[in-house]
Amino acid sequence: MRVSVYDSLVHKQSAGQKMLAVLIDPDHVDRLEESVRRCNESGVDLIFLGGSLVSTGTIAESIERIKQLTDIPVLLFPGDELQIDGRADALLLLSLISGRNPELLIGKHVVAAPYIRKSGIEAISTGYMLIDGGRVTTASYISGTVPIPADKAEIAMCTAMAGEMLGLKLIYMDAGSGANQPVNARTISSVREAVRIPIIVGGGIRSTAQAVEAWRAGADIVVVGNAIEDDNTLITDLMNALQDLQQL
Ligand code: 1GP
Repeated sequence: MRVSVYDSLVHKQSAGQKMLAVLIDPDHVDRLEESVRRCNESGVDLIFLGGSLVSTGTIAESIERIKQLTDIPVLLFPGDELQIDGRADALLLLSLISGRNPELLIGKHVVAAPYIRKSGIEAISTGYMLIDGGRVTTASYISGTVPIPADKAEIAMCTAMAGEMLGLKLIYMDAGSGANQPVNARTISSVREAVRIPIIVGGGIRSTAQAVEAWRAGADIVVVGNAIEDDNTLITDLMNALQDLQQL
């Protein structure tokens, strides 16, 4: 029987294995081939696909290209319901629990639910938390929500706890694409102590040191997007750093 993407994540988490996800922007289809090849060579765990705004590319074309190049699971990280495509391996069904925009907490999910069911895609309910990263990001602007202040670890902790109690299966803490500062270690470790479900951390991570800090603080999956688009050799460096970390 095929193991679900979520079960494989939980399995790795319980074995103490940290993961790297590379975020591919559907607007940059031209650059994806080189990044995906590097993901293959270095053994990246997951590919995330999506964004707050897709203006020139398409999800369908991106999935098609990625699937031709790799067997790494592709998880949709959708900015809206238009980015759902059953050919991906799973969908991060995001509920923006850091915000108070009802459309992004439940409204859009109601509209998308029958379509998700029909597509047959594995939907993984995810508590999505925007954490202030020192600038207004596309995610906070488009969602019309205020991120959790970076120095209020207790708000992040209680929000994640509530998300887990509501039955969400993942927590994704995001400083937003291109954030000035990634989510800090104190916030990550407070959330880690409060929930058992896997934790994803992304936004503004540009170096192996920042990724290692996030893994050490308790992230199970670190996501890197922008920095890899600028220089995809970072994928290899991150995977080497991850292997070193696991051997400690
Ligand atoms: C954004 O977490 C992702 O939603 C990745 O952010 O592009 O800054 O790496 P970056």
